[in-house]
Amino acid sequence: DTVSKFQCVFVLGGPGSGKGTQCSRIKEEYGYVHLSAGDLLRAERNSGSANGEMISNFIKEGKIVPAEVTVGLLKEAMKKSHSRKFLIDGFPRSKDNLDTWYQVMGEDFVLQMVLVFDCPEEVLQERLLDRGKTSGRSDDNLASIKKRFKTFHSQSEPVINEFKRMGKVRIVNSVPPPDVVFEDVKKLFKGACL
Ligand code: UP5
Ligand code: MG
Repeated sequence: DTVSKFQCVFVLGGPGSGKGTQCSRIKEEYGYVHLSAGDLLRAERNSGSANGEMISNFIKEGKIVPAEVTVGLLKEAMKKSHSRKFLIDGFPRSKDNLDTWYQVMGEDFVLQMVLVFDCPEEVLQERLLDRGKTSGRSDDNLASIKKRFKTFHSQSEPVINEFKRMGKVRIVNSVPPPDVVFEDVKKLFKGACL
């Protein structure tokens, strides 16, 4: 039965498109557990794990960490949370990510929708450079940002297109201020009767 399954919303969009910002709000309003794949990877990197250096290099280069690592972290966090409702932020960002997710999760999850934040690259770049002044993120510099954009176009957009064909995608314009974006997001969560 679907009730016992993990109810998942994948939250995607370019680097800096507001995934984290909006997930915090959705979490407050609708009681989801927010799991950012990037945050989980950064925590794993900082934990001194054997994968730490590899993860660190991939992030700085804007490359996608091998799927087994990310899916493993996500699954572990899901089990630990004792919740059934998850916002999966920043994942899956490649076909390989998605294939591995299906392999590991099998029939244990229901994909409610794929929320995609849309914002032009010039705006994203400005936001990320601005955040870079204080974020301490190793990838919030112009060289890494350009690599992240490239990876997004070549590897993540094809996955979004696949979800589009499945009828799962809901696109939200994330150019306006966060409050305005969240008004549009709320319409989707209300409409979905989640
Ligand atoms: N901001 C947000 N919304 C705004 C708005 N409406 N108006 C004005 N400003 C707005 O926002 C970014 C910045 O913009 C912030 O300063 C915010 O205040 C402002 P944020 O909400 O943080 O956007 P988000 O989309 O979460 O940006 P983030 O940088 O986290 O996106 P990425 O997709 O680049 O980063 P992520 O952490 O997901 O991944 C980082 C790296 O980890 C990847 O490049 C990759 O190397 C690795 N990774 C994997 O390998 N596999 C994975 O599955 C996930 C990550
Ligand atoms: Mg984020």
